[in-house]
Amino acid sequence: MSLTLYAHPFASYCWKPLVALYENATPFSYRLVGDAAAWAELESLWPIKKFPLLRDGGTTIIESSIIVEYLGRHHPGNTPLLPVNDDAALAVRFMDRFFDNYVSTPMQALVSDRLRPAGQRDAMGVASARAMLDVAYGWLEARLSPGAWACGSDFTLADCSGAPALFYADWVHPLGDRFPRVLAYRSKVLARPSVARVVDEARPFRALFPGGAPDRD
Ligand SMILES: N[C@@H](CCC(=O)N[C@@H](CS)C(=O)NCC(=O)O)C(=O)O
Repeated sequence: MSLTLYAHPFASYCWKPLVALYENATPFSYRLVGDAAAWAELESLWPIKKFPLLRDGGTTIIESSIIVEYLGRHHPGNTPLLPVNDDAALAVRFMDRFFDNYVSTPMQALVSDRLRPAGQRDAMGVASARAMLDVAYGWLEARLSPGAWACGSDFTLADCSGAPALFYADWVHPLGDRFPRVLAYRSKVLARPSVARVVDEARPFRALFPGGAPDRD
């Protein structure tokens, strides 16, 4: 078995497979996508040039959620991240899509806007991303059960997605005191050892966060 993950410790979508790998103590090599050579390698494998990307021997697996499912099928460990029951698995995939599409996507829009030169900021895009986050936070507030993971009593793929989504979303659009269940869930998921590990590995890169990272977490 020879697994290589193309990733960067500060990149939110990379946290999803990293958490899955750490949950199951799955051995892998970390190919940090930082220098030109690593970017060129990534591009040769996936011209879209987005990561994470997993190589398993000669096989390439792309997209964070697909990588987590692939790991579960081909390199299973003690923590299955997708339920065996088909309907329960659908619920987990749904929450994974929710976190990616309605938390991570607007979060990334806010981060990207901070990277734009002054005068080229997208005020409408920012307002729409903030509105989407408010709706998503509100929906999640009603959906989460106190003390539970995103989909109940088991830690799943949905939590691998929820952790980075809410970690960074709260930095750019704070939950404040309007969404106490979401805030409690964020704390719970960040305290999970596999997640705490990715948070710690990303710590040295916080100075890169556009506009400055808040002094917490
Ligand atoms: N849908 C993709 C999203 C991947 C993605 O947006 N990755 C970001 C890092 S978090 C990236 O590759 N950024 C590099 C770039 O856009 O140049 C997934 O789930 O893997």
